[in-house]
Amino acid sequence: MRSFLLTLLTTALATVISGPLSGANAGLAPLMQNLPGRQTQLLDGHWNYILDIYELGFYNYRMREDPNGFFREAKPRTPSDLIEYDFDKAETLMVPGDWNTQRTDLLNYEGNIWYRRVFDYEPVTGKRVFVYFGAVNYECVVYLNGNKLGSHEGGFSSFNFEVTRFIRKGRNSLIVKVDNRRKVEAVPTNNTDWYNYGGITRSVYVAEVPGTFIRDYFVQLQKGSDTQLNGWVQLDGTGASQKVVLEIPELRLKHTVQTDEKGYALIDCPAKPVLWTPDQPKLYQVLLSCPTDTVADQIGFRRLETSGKKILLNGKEIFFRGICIHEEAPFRSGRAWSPEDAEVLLGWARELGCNFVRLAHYQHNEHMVRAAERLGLMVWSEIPTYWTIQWENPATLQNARNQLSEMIGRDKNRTNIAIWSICNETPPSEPRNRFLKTLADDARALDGTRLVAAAMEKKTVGNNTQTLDDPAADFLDVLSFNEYIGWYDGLPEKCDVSNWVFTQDKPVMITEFGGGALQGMHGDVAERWTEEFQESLYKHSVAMFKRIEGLSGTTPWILMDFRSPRRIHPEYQKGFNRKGLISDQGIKKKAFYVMQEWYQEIKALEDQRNKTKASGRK
Ligand code: GCB
Repeated sequence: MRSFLLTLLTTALATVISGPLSGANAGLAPLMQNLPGRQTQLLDGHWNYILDIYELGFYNYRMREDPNGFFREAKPRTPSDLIEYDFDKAETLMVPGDWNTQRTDLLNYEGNIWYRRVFDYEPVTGKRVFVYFGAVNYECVVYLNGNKLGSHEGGFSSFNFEVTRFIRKGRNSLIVKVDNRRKVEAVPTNNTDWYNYGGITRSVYVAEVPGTFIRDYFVQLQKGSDTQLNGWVQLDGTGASQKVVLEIPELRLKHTVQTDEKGYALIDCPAKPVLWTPDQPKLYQVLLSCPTDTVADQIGFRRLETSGKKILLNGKEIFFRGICIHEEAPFRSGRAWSPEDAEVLLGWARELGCNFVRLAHYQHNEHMVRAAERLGLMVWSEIPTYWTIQWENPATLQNARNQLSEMIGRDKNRTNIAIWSICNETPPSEPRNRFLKTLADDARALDGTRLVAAAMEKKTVGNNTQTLDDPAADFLDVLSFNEYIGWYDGLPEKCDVSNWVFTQDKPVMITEFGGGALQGMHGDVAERWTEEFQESLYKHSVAMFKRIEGLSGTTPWILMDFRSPRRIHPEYQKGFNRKGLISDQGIKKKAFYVMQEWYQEIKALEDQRNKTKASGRK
C-alpha cells in the first residue's frame, strides 16, 4: 500500500515538475526513456553555423522576436534582394562538440551561435517522430522547417520535441539557436570552476515511435527488497488504456499490467534476480511491450540503504572507493561526449581501484552512466546547484527542480546510480535550506530507491576539530562534504592533527579533497605544484581518513586536469585546474598511486571480511 501511494505521488509530482514548463522551457515533449533502445537517425556531423553576437537573427532592431529571423533561412529571390546571412555558405562545426575547442576564435566565446543541419527523412505511416538532444549548453531555441518547436534551459540534461506535424518527406532543416551566456540567476550561476563550453555538446537524434508508444518506465527493486520489482510504465498516444507486458527472459519473468485511461500502470511483481554489484555488474535484458510497441533495455537490480554509519549494498557494508570526474575529454580537452571518452575515463577509475564515481557537477552524458553500470561503478549524479545560487528567486528554484527531474527522468533505471546529489558547496541560510529541502523532497518523491545527498562543506570548531555543521544534513542521507586540508586549509601536516567529530549517526563521505600538481614538475614535498607535494598531501590525507569513524567513502578531486577560467597561473595552471591525479594528456601523477594503494587495501580487507562472514554462515 505504501509503495502504491508513493508511486501515485511520484506520478503526480512528475507531472507537476515536468508538465507544461515555465520560463525558458517551452514546447518540450515529456522525455522518452531509453533513447538507445529506440529506432533513431543520428544527426551528428557537420552543422553550418552563424556567429550572432548581437542576436540579430532572433530580435529585430526594436528588440522584439523577429518573425523573419534566421530560422526562416531566407534566400534572395532576385539579385537585388537584401539578405545578410546564408547558412549554405556558412562554415561548419562538429556536433556533438563544444564550439570553444573547435576553433581558436571561439575559445572564449560566450554568446549566441545558430546551428543548422539539413537531413533527409522518409516518413513511415502511423509513426510519431521526435527530435532528441543529448544536451545543449546552456539555452536553446529549436526550429524545424521554419516552425518554432520550443526552447530549453539547462546545459546538461536531455530533452526532446515532437515533430510529427513538421517533419517532411525529403529535405528537412533543423535550426538551433544556442546561447551559452552565464547568468547570475541561472543554475549554475555565473561563477563556477569549470569551463563554460558552449554548443550542441551531445548527440542529436530523430527518433521514430509508434502512434501509441511506451514513453517512460521505472523498473527497479522495491526499496529494501531483494525479491520484489516495483515501478511503473507510462504509454503515450491514443487508446492509451492497454495491456503492457514486462518480460525478463533470463528470469523467465512475465508480468502483465493494464494501463489506466492516462496510459499509466503500476508494476509490482516478485522476481529473484542476481543482484548487481561492482564485482559482478549483472544486467538483464528487460522487455516492455504493448500491442503497438516494444522497447528493450539492459537493467540491473540491487538493494541500497544506510544503517547508522554504514552504507549497505545488497545488505553488505561497502566502502565507496570513488573519484570525482568532470565531463572533460581525455587527451584533447573540451567536453567529453563519446563512448570512447567514457571508456577511457572510467577505465582509469577502475585502474585506480574505484567502485564509485562522482560525476561532477552536473548530469553527464548517457554513455558515461551506462558504461559505468557495465563496468561495475556506482554513480553519484549531481545537478549544478553550485556555490552562490539565487536562493530567493522562484525562477531559479524552478530551474533547479526542472534539472533535477530531467536528471532523474533520464537515469532512474540505471541501477548503478546510488546517490542523487542536489548541490555542491552552498552556504547555509534559511532561504538556501528551504531551496535544498524542496529539491531533496522532489528527489525522494521521483525516486525513493536512491540516497539523496549533497557535497556540503566541513567546519573547524576549536583548533583542530573538524565537523559538519549544516542544517541540510538533517534531511540528507549522507554526511557528505568537501575538505581541502593541506591545500586551501593549511599544509598537509594539518591532516595529522585534525580530529573529526560528527553528531549525527549517518554515513560520512568525503566528496572532495586534494591539491594541484603540474605533471612532470618535481621537487621537494614542501614545494607547491610539484607531484611530490600532491603525493605527500594524499599520504597525509589517507592517514587522516583512517582515523575517521564511520567513513563510508571518498571521492578525491579529481581524476583528470580540466580547463577552468579561474586557473590562470602562467606557469603551473595555464587555464587548467591541476588537481587531477592524471594530466589532461593522460599521464598519471604520483598521487594516483597513493590512492590506488589505499583502495586496494580497503578492497582486500572488505573481501576478507565478506569471506569470513560467508564461511561463518556455513
Ligand atoms: C571545490 C569545488 C570544485 C573545485 C575545487 C577546486 O571545492 O567543489 O568544483 O574545482 O574545489 O579545485 O578548488
